[in-house]
Amino acid sequence: MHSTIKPTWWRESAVYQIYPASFKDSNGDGLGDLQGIIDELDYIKGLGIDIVWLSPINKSPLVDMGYDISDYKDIEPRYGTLEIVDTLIAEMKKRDMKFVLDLVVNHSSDQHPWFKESKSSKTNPKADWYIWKPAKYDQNGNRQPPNNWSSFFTASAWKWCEERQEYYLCLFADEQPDLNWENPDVREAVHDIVTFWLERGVRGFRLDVINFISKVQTFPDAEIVNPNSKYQPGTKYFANGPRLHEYLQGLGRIFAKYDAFTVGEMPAVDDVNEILKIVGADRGELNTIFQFDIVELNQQPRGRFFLKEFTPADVKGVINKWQTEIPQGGGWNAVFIENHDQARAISRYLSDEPQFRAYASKLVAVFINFQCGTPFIYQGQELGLANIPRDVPLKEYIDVESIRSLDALNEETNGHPTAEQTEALRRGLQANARDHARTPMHWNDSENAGFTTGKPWMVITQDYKEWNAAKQLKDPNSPYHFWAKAIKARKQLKDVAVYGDFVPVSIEDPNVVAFKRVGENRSLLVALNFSKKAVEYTAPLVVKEVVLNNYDSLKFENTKVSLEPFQAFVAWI
Ligand code: TEU
Repeated sequence: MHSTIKPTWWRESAVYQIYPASFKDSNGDGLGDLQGIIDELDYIKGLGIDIVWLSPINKSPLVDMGYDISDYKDIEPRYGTLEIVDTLIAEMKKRDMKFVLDLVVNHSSDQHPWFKESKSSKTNPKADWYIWKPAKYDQNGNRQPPNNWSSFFTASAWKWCEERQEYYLCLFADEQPDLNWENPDVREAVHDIVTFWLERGVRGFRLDVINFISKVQTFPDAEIVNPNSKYQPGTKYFANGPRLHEYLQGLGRIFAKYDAFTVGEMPAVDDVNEILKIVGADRGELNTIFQFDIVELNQQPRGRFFLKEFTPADVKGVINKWQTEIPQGGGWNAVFIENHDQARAISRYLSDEPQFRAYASKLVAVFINFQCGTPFIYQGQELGLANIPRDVPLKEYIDVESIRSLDALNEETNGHPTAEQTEALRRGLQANARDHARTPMHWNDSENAGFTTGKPWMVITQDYKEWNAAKQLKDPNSPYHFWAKAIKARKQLKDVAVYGDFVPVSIEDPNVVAFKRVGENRSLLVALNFSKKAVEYTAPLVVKEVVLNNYDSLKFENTKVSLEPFQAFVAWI
């Protein structure tokens, strides 16, 4: 792979994702804002970050915390103004960092003027900007949605509109109507938005559920996979739909003009060839995508709150597939394990117990920075932030998906969920709710972790006195400094760590996830003990010089290696 992939800035870059609501509050209103981000750019630069991706900052009612946009060319006042965005872009540029904006164009907010006009009648100029369908009626004359698709947040993916006397499609919240990309006026409006932001100095986009924008136009009923539910996942009819490549190439022509970095969020797709048709270097669509297998290891296919056990073998199964097949096909991976939708990885997949937590956080730094692809670090991951503790009441889970999952359970069971169902949902929320990623950053050990002088918009985990940026900046052995070291090492060894082949090894080992990175004339071994037990590991080749190690030392002789709990190392072989 190393010989075929053209060196580019975004392949060698490290990306940091900020969730603006929870990063830093500069004006005491309890919600993070853009000035707070400006105030902490040196903290981000200190990690060795090149690209900063902000979750949405456009004007929004914040029903889905900004993933419901009501003005694509203006800024949510609670976050700041267009002028402050200009300052943010300029301040990032001074630090040789690039701003990537979250582009949410599969749907808008129901408060967008486009939707307000579209729902007003069946004949207005925007009538066809969203997906409207007449009701069906059952044998008793009861009104029913146009098909049986389920929503990601509620029950049905359709919402009845009294004003227009039709249903509209909303795959997520009712307040997030899906745009009709079949309409060339919609595509033109999105092209205009993209150009507006690129002209303003944005250097790329993260494209929200961008593989959902082309739907099968017959909107057929979905196959029944959940017999006890009225509604069924319709992803087969809207994930990577019939005109997706046409739409992405339309956007790609604009991206190419600005050398923009683009990463598509693509749930519900696991076909390598389909993804290569999007990220292939010669496709003119997107540079890379977020593929979801790595963040669905402990959940059942039916959704995030339906848990299942997982093992290090599952981790290997996922990375060994995507880390070989995408680069071999001329594509490029986005390497991540956390974001604003995912629970904290050390709590979810490793351990956040005090004796393991720092080692586990540093293991993740090796895992993310030494796979093949662009590494994405989610705010707080560099500090070893963990999930909301189980003793915190569920009322503190305020994400729309969490709240409406309880509503959806009641709707599914006509208001009478069994004790087992309720308990299973509680466990699912405590393990995997998006809220775990959205608790405010820990800046120091002062009140509210230094995040705000006001009332924080959501619960702050009370371990901030021990786990905070100020403490870690002063400690050379902290997770923060180890993440910086890992990011730096990747760049220093880029012939291998960026452009080298990924070769799976130790496939049968029950505890250790390991792989080689093979350059033109030198190779690295990366090995991670994904267990809280000390283990004896046999390396595939003699271990020579250790490059990175999340413990103070590594015991090895030839191919025999003794690994401590959650020990991770990178070594020449
Ligand atoms: O996420 C869509 C998505 O696929 C996952 O968030 C997941 O499917 C969803 O949480 C249901 O389990 C994107 C954004 O990242 C997310 O924050 C938004 O809520 C969503 O789209 C709608 O814009």
